[in-house]
Amino acid sequence: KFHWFPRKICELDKCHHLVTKFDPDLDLDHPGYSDQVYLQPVGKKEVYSTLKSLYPTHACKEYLEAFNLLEKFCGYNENNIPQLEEVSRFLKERTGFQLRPVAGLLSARDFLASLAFRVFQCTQYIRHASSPMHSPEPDCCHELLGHVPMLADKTFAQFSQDIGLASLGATDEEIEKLATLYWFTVEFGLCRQNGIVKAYGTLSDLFSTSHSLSDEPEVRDFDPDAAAVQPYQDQNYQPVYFVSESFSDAKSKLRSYAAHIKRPFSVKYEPYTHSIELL
Ligand code: H2B
Ligand code: FE
Repeated sequence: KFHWFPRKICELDKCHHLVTKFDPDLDLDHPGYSDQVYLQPVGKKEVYSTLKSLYPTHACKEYLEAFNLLEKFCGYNENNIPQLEEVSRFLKERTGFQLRPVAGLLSARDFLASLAFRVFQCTQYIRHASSPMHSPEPDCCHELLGHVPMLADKTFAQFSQDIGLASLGATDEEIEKLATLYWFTVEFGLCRQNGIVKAYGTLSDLFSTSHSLSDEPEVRDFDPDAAAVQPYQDQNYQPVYFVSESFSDAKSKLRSYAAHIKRPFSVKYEPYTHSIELL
């Protein structure tokens, strides 16, 4: 017997389990701690322009290409928070990914299951004003600046869906490993381009991006078996990062990793009906 998982895209309605990992009322380090109202407006202009100034030197070329298009066609600019619907339409045309609003940090199982359907669950609230360059939990800056540009890349989109497909019906231990793999790739991944290391994760966080490309952390070649069990920091800088040679390389390594996950069935995504076929 295996864990329930969605077989049809409409069943993602049941993948809504939120986890409270960062509670501004209880966590002294949370930027919202002791803020009674949590209603000060964050300087969104500052967030946007500071992060944007980092991209030409720090972001990989796939990111930069999509970011330019998002500025041209989707209302990405320093005075505006783009509409989820508009960004979703853009992604659907590029890679078939769509965005769906969610109220907060989802359980890894539910979050990964939605990726299997090329659905990315997106928060819509914005980070606390006292910490404009970093947010402990995902916020709309994290989704729109950190993830959306990469989801516009075909190979990266396939990589993301593959992690999702590998998670369906998996045991809790396998989910934990896949979530860690997700952490060291989609959230904090680096890649080598023309001999230079660039970031494809971390791009919604000024400090993480600069740290990831500095001399401080250890940088290892991407290996899913190692990345899946590497301890990580969700409150501080990562001591270790993984660098991929390319997204197709990362994708094929992930596929062979996933092939070793034991399940009593294998899955295939049926794009015409947005459903999962069991084989
Ligand atoms: N939930 C939300 N809302 N956004 C995310 O980016 C996210 C999540 N990431 N839940 C997940 C967890 C990720 O850290 C892995 C799969 O655990
Ligand atoms: Fe994220």
